[in-house]
Amino acid sequence: MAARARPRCGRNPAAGFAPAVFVLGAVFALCAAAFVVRNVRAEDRQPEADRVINVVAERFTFVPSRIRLQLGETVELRIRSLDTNHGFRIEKTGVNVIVPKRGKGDARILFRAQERGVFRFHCSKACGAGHTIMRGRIVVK
Ligand SMILES: [Cu+2]
Repeated sequence: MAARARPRCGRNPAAGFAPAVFVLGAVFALCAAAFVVRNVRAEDRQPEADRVINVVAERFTFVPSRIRLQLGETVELRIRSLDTNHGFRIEKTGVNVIVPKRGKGDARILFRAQERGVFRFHCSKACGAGHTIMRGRIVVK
């Protein structure tokens, strides 16, 4: 009598195991999603600045043009113009704002010094003959 390769009836012993794996996977995925959502919400909150740095834009210069920060520090840059509209773009970051013209307020940026290095900034709005030399740098140590 030849033996059959497959049982004629009865359950596959692995059949009861698969739903348990699926349920455990779903529970794990929900926990992971909750963790991510909580972290995103924490990131969305505006952290308080450790200090405020006032920057003045005028006649193709930013003063100060060199800003030194400590690693981990969070600063608020308040940039105001003493003449026309300017732009303020920090390279390697997503920061690019318009600095309103004199008497029309300021541009405020929260900058977190998360890595060491030099972050160059420049005027990003054509403002006159010296526009291309209107630049500076943030140095994080
Ligand atoms: Cu400019």
